Formats: sequence, C-alpha cells, structure tokens
Amino acid sequence: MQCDRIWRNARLATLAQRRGLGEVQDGVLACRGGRIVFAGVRTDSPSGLDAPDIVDCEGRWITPGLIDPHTHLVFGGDRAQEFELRLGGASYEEIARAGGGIVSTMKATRAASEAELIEAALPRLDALIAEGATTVEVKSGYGLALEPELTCLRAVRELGHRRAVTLRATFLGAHALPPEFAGDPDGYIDHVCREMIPAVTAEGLADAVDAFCEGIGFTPAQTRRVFEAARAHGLPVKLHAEQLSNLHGAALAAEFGALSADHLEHLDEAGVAAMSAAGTVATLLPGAYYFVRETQAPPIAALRAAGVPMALATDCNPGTSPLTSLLLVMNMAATLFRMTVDECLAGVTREAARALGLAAELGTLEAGKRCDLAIWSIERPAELVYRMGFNPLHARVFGGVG
Ligand code: DI6
Ligand code: FE
Repeated sequence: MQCDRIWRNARLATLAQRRGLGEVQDGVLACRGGRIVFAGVRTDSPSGLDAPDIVDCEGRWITPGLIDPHTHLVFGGDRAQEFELRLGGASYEEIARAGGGIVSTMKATRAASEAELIEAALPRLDALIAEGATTVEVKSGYGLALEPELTCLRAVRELGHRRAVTLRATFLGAHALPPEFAGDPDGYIDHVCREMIPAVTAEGLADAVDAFCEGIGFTPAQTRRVFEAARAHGLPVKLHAEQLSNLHGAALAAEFGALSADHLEHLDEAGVAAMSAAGTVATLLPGAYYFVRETQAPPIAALRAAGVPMALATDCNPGTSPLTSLLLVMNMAATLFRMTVDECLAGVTREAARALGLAAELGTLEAGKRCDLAIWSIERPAELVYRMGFNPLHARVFGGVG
C-alpha cells in the first residue's frame, strides 16, 4: 500500500477502545491524504506498505493530537487585579455581583477590535498548540451584545486560518447579563434568541450554543429558551452546569441531547442518570475548580459507574481559569479528582472529540480518522499526567503534516 508518510519504531496509545490506552509496542502509523490508513503493530501492517517519507520514532510514544473541548480564548484585557482582590479575601461571586468579573472583561472585549482580539488570543492558542493540541473549542460570551459577539466569533474563525489547528466556535451569548439589560434578564434572553442566534447562524459563525446556568448566570427556564432557539436553528447545545450550585442544568442539557455538560462540581445522582441516558459527555474543568478554590469535586465515581464519558478541558478564561496547558489539566484531574491516567488521556483525546461531536473524525489513532498526532519523548504514558510544568512534546502532526 502506497502512503504519503509512515511513522515506524513507535509506541502507540491508540485510545481506540473504551478501556485502557490501546497500547501498541513496535507500532507503525501510516498516513495518506491527511488520514490515518493504518495504526497498529508492525507485524500486522498491510503488505507493501511504503511511503516516500518514513520517520523513525526511536521508540517515542504517539497519541492522538490533544483536544481542548472548552475554552474562552477570545477576550480583551485580563483579571490579574481581581485575582489580587480574591487573594485579599473577596469571593468570585462577590466580585461578580459588585460589577467586576465577567462584566469587566466584557468592557475590555467591547473596546478591542477584531484584530486586537486575535492578537491577544494567539499566544494563548500557541501555548495549547505547543503541547500538542490539534483541536480547540472557543466560545464567545464576552461581547454580550450582537455586534461584539459577532466580532468574537469572527475572530475565532480567523484564528483557525492563522494556525494549523481545528477550531470549533461556540456561541455563548447567555454568559452574563450585560448592563444594558440590568434587571431584565428575560429581555436579554429574548434578544439572544430572537436576534443573536439567527444572526450568528446566518453568518455560519457557530458550531454549537452554550449558556451559563447558575445563580450569577441564567435560570433553567431561561436556559431552556436558549436551547429551544438553538434547536430551531439546527445547532447542538452544551451547558455550563452545576459549577457553583445545583440548578439541575445537566438534566436540562441531557433533555436537549446536549453534546456535553461542563463543570458539574454540584451534580447530583439524577443529573448523572440523565446524562448517562442521553449520552451527554461530562466535560470536567479542574483548572477552574483549583483556581476558585472549590472544595466539592465533581462526582467522578458516580459518573464512572454510570458510564458517562468524561472529557477534560482548560476552560481557559480570564476569571476562573487562566490556564493554557492540557498537560497540567491532566495532572490536576488526577490529583484533585482522582481520575486514572487512562481516563485523563482519554479525556483530552477520545472523549474530548465526543464532546465536540467529532468522534467519527478525531480523538483516536484508527484508520479513517484525521492524522492529527502528538509524538512524545517519554518512556510511559503516565509521564504525561505525572509531571507538572514540563512539556515532553517531540513533534506535532496536523492532518498528516508537521
Ligand atoms: N464559568 C466560568 O468559570 C467562566 N464562565 C463561566 O460561565 C468564568 C468567566 C469569567 O469569570 O470571566
Ligand atoms: Fe467556561
């Protein structure tokens, strides 16, 4: 079989089965037309497998390219000053209620041009890429009015042209109440549903719709209306649910067949059961848990027992998770949430792909999938989870190139 490129003398973590890493010693991976055509043991490779470009991996490990399925990479300004206030004792919710928090980032975001938003986001995207990320989800949600939200989503599309990475854009208009609608959250939700979602869809700017269902965000009834508008426009949904309190948002998301429900620290048994029945992925965000010094961890054991797929993400945002490292996310998921090495690696590959509705295309090393790879100078996969602040990436391959 003639291919474009072959990686040999590699060890593979294919992530192809639900259990384990799908480890292959003396592995070979072949690519043609940007797709994997073979990934497995050398002695099983198709006869006559050949390519003009053969890479000797010298025993290095190949995993699927990493996937970050929940970020807010596009925003203006930063919140270092708010961080100092929190160090002085103020809580995240107190700061949000006092007009800081998300609304302060909204002001800086509205003040920035699309070009400035792109320039600000690029170093964050590059940090993810430098650790082997090949797919990243990016939400809007700091514009909180029609034009600035469109600007943020256009910035996401442009970022995808600037770098060799797959970006998925999510519309998060229902992130916080903008000052123009103070005291009238239902009026803002009307605006989100009747003006913003149609405009975003008309320009093809979003791949999904998200909302922040929380005491300092929107109620389940308001979230339901956003989901109904998304459904009417043919867009899948996901939800920030049960982060600071239990409003039963995950069950609502499951009712709408959501791709994922995210955060979930305060998820209860009924929420777990609803997600399990709907096949909704639990996207866990240990960076936010750590940064707001949350003490209640998501119900990992219950999610595991119910077979709910668990993805991991940075939640990169200026307020609760100024984090751009999927390697550190894995370490935090293991230490703070007691997830296993296998779960952590699946969380940033196979299950992250599922959380984006891209499981057929990405997330495992299997014939037919896109040839997005991360090649690591490590002796065993556990090193990717075990080390802190160290990047053993040797090479990154995007669509067979790199
Ligand atoms: N949950 C979060 O953790 C972020 N957004 C959300 O819905 C926080 C966003 C911020 O504080 O800027
Ligand atoms: Fe978030």
